[in-house]
Amino acid sequence: MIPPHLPSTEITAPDGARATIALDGAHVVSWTPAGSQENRLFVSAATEFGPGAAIRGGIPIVFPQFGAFGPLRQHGFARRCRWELVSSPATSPGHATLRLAESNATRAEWPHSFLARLDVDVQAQTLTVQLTVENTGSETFEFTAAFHPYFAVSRAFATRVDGLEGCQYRDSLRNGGTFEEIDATLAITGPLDRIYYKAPNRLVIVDGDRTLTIEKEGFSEAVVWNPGIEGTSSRTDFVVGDEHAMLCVEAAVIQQPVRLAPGATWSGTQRMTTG
Ligand code: TA6
Repeated sequence: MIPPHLPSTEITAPDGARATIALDGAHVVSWTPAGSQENRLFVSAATEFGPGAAIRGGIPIVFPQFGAFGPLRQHGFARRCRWELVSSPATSPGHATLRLAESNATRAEWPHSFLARLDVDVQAQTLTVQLTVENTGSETFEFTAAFHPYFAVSRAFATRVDGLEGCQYRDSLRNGGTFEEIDATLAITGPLDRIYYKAPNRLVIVDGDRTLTIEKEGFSEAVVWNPGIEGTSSRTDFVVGDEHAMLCVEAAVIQQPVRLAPGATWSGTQRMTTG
């Protein structure tokens, strides 16, 4: 899927679970659990790859700004930068570590010194991604961040997300208003773009007779997004119809940005398990 001239790494656990990661964006583009042949991450056939492109699918890393909530470009620069692979698939089966430090390009967008690290682990039915950010400069900085996974689903508008009952959410499709989730089940029936505040650490996507359990640590928010036909037809990196095949359930820190003093480190994890 990743054009062969672009750098990537494949990790395979002893039990056969595997994942492919593009070094552009430290972007996990495929995840195949043990005993399966199916990529559980959606990637659009219309996506671009390569330096500077934001891959439409897989697991984009959002850093140091979520969405357009700030002065930077949408979702920050981490997904547009080439990361460095620092682990070896030969010595760490099922595991990869990538890193990104500040550069002239990142400084032009965000004037801070940092070291970001992504750890990816596959084993059995589970994929775990962990983002660690260290302030390597001499001044405190703030950031927001997310894992923005596109899950492959069989019929998006018949799926549901369980676990959000009682949460307050921001609804971007209703003028950014704040609402409360009343139901135990969020039925996906069309386009949706919501930030759930203080979301529980465990949510479940129910897709017909399949489930995907999504757990988070270090992230306060959960974001649920499906572009609907409005979103896929207005973007050149989607194919119309993609809206039926994907659902994003994201782990994010948005409402209360992370504040990092010099030398301090923050870490956030998202873990996905098929059932
Ligand atoms: O996480 C949801 C969201 O912020 C939506 O508002 C939507 O715009 C989406 O991300 C995709 O953003 P992108 O910049 O990748 O088109």
